[in-house]
Amino acid sequence: MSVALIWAEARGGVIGQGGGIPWHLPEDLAHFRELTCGSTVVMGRKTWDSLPERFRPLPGRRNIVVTRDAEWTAEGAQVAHSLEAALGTGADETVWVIGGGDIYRQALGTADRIEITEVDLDPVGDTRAPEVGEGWARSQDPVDGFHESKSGIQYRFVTLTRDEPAAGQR
Ligand code: VY7
Repeated sequence: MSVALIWAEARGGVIGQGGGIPWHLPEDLAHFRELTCGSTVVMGRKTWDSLPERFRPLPGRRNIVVTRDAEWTAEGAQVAHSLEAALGTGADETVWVIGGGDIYRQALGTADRIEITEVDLDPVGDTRAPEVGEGWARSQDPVDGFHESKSGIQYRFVTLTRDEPAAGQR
């Protein structure tokens, strides 16, 4: 099994504000959908709550929600009471960890791939991406500069893959 993290971050690492994402970038949603469709997605309960109701569960994907709350249930969500339990239910191919900040921090050590959409904005935020640290090979699309969204926002897609196998996969 491969554990992949996917997020979109602005300058300064901002990924969220007030329970949502502080920009609207349709090309990022298309990229997110393209990469995650057909797979298992793992998210924290706050990220589940943040999804627009008509996208809950995310269609075409197995949705696993991590919460410590023993009572929590939602239609279309499979509940896990730890990240470890959530990843244990994956078994095959790639499991996508889709947020948010707390869950990314917990998952980083077992991730072998990270897909980051870098958004060239400087919004106010209350949630940040984790520091990924050393030991990752980086490639980006486009190689130089940014794409420009139909919304006018500049962005690029960055792929990080581990130089070294993740802890627990050695
Ligand atoms: C944001 C939405 C926000 C507002 C309206 C619709 C990257 C993202 C995430 C998680 C974006 C969001 C949506 C419409 C399409 C839906 C998903 C929800 C689908 C992430 N790069 N971008 N995210 N969506 N982890 N990484 O939650 O979503 O995929 O079918």
